Amino acid sequence: TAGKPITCKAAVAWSANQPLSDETVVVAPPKAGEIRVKVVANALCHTDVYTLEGQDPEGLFPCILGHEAGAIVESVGPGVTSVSPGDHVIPCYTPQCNQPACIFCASPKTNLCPAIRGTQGQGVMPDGTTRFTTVDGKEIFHFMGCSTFAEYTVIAEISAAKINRRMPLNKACLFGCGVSTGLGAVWNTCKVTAGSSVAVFGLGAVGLAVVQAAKMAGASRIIGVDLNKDKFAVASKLGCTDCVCPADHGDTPVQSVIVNMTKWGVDYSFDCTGNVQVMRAALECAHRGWGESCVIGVAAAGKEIATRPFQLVTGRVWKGTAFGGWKSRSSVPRLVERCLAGELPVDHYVTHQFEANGDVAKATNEAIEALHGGNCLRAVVNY
Ligand code: NAD
Ligand code: AHE
Ligand code: ZN
Repeated sequence: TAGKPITCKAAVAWSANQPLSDETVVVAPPKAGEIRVKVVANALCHTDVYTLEGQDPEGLFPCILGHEAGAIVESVGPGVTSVSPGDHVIPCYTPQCNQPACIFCASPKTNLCPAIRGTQGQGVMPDGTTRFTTVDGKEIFHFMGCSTFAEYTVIAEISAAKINRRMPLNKACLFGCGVSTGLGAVWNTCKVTAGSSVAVFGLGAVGLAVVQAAKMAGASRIIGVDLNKDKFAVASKLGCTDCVCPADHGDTPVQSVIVNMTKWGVDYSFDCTGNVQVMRAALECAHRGWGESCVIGVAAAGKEIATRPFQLVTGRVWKGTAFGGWKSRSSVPRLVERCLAGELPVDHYVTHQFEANGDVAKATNEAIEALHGGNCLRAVVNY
């Protein structure tokens, strides 16, 4: 099949707020600097749902969503040297070009390589065109440079993290987004130190990965906050010392509840909800003088955050993270090695598994339903 189009199944989002549609698509061969991969497993992240619901200002339709997957290289385009057919890869929506002239890849301060971000945000490959068409020739947009709701997809070589093939891909997919992001927000973006106090708002897979990482960093107090109390059991197992449900405190703002619990607030707080009011609460419960609050959640188009400048004047820092600050191609393989070594258990994030059996759309729609159910962390679809 190398060099030839591949006809396969995909779950296509024709428009916002419509169920994904089972389509037969034609996936063009990879061009220079691109690879074509066979998707083996895909986990649903809230960001896929947020875009399907039309909340992503960059969301273009029709598109193939999906950005948390495990895949095997089928063929590579001209000039590709870092991976070969048969290699196991995790598609990364934050690429790592490693070009000497790339000031972002060269900086230890960030993972935000901009090399293909412009075209990626327009739903096309770096040359400005798509590799997906329906069998009757309709063009379909890419998504986050991944588009893994398809049996085959084409991604840029710089967006592929090559991992140890001993790692089952229906687990490795978790490192493609949510789990890596939560871990990295703690270890890279905030560099939480032992003995710190931490508050985590939103106990989905991302928030729980923050809890797990904070525990591993030796945090002395980890306060989990969620409206859904069903999340508290797993949160406590992963390291939460306290769990708070804002609804239990009447009209006392949750940031006041947390300040009252900790005297001056927490050393680090994390928003993992995407709700801009929660982002404010997370900032305002951070410690006077040195508290750091990290935005992980993705807010809907047009939403903005607000707080009194006094909150910053009195020592709080508001920051954010993309993919946990991980330089993707160098870091994801290491995270997988740590998982294989038993240092980073992630099995608890997979709460649902679905078999596509040739109908990617049906299984993915079921996974989306599960995600809305409230007791789902990561639903994995096996292709
Ligand atoms: P999720 O929907 O599985 O979990 C969100 C959790 O927040 C749920 O448990 C929900 O009950 C809780 N919640 C919602 N509103 C709340 C409120 N007002 N107060 C308290 N709790 C509330 O989502 P996820 O997959 O864990 O992702 C979390 C967020 O992180 C999403 O916004 C997602 O888009 C974003 N995200 C960002 C990055 C990044 O790189 N920055 C990466 C992955 C996910
Ligand atoms: N298109 C959205 C961007 C939303 C956003 O912030 N995305 C995160 C990843 S969420 C993964 O589940 C991110 O890493 N953004 C960095 C980037 O370069 O987009 C919008 O709001 O415009
Ligand atoms: Zn995601």
